[in-house]
Amino acid sequence: MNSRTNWLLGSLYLAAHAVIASAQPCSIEQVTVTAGGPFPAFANFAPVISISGEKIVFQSNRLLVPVPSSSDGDNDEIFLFDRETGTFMQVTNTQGGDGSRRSAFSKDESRLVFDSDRDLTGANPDMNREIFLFDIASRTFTQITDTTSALNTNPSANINGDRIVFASSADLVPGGNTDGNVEIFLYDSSTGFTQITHSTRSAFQGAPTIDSEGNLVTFHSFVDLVGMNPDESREVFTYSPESGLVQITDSIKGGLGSLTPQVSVDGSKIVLVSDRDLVPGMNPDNDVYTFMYDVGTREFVQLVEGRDPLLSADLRYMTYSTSEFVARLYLADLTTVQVPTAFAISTFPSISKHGLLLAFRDRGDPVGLNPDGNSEIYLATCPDLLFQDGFESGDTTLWN
Ligand SMILES: [Ca+2]
Ligand SMILES: [Ca+2]
Ligand SMILES: [Ca+2]
Ligand SMILES: [Ca+2]
Repeated sequence: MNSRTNWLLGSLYLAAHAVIASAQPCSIEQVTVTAGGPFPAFANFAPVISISGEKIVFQSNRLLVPVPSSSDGDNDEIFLFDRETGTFMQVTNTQGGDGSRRSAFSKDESRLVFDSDRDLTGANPDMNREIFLFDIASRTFTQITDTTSALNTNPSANINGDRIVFASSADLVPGGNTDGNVEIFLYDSSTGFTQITHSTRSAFQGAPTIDSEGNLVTFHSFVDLVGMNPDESREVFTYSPESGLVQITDSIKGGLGSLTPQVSVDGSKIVLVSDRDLVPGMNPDNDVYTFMYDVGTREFVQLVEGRDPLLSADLRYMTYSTSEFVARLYLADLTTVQVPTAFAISTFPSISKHGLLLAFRDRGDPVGLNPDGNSEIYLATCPDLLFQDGFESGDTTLWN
């Protein structure tokens, strides 16, 4: 590389950083505007933005839609926000219990999956927590699990909701989970339930996600599922009907371990959090880093210090949070060497296909509409960093 090339690259790099420094911050809009609540930290919670960015689903115990006949404003209900019309649809409308929680879109945005301890179809009179599917166009519910006094939770759906992965303490494949601890299950509308994990201890296995094709599942577990985890550290696994279970992290027990894996929509990448040294020698101090795993090459890249990583569907951006003093949300461009942009104070952001629309919850008052400091839902619209001021980098370097 000659000196002119070096100078040019240096200029581009500096230009990129200058652009970031002067870039417009993401503009933030408060989606819910509510008061207080019995549990203000969870008043409006767990927002997920659809891949197109057109809709946001979340749970709320506030009165967002005037349905006074049966809304107690107390338990959690599922709400759908339409960004174009600026209106809310109240998906569930129930009384009592904890309500409906942890909603997610099918990747085509036609359906929602969530868990609920209410009797939404008449098939859950015992009101334990079951998995439900909601068709947005027809406004109809399908109860996916039908169990007695078991926990069914944390659903994630493929393209149209005909494959759903979730965690459950039920014996859904008769005889497979008679000890009733939490296992990972895959539901297929044509073949029924597959029990992915088989364990006997009451260790937590959770956070399953599934790709759009419905072929790749990832989750974390403390269990020695494939004979590679005798120290029972928290590791990340994948499952596919073709390859079965694969343990993708293999670390010495300690700290947090490896957790909260998120498979990309196309199933090619997994981002996760770990304080282990997954790229040998790169994390000797056991700091909490985000990592990206390539499903094809089975290699990890260590990204940035942070938590809650989530990839945009086009694999261009990753959003994540940090929590030194306050949790900050960041949007990072994975295709360039640009420094991440901090845009809000929160955790667990959700990201659209192109990475420029993000949904998150915040107990602060970023736009002056939340003086009571309960948890509200926000939408951030972020500038496309790559194309600002003509800067266009072919550098595919990731941070390390
Ligand atoms: Ca408020
Ligand atoms: Ca209610
Ligand atoms: Ca039931
Ligand atoms: Ca079991």
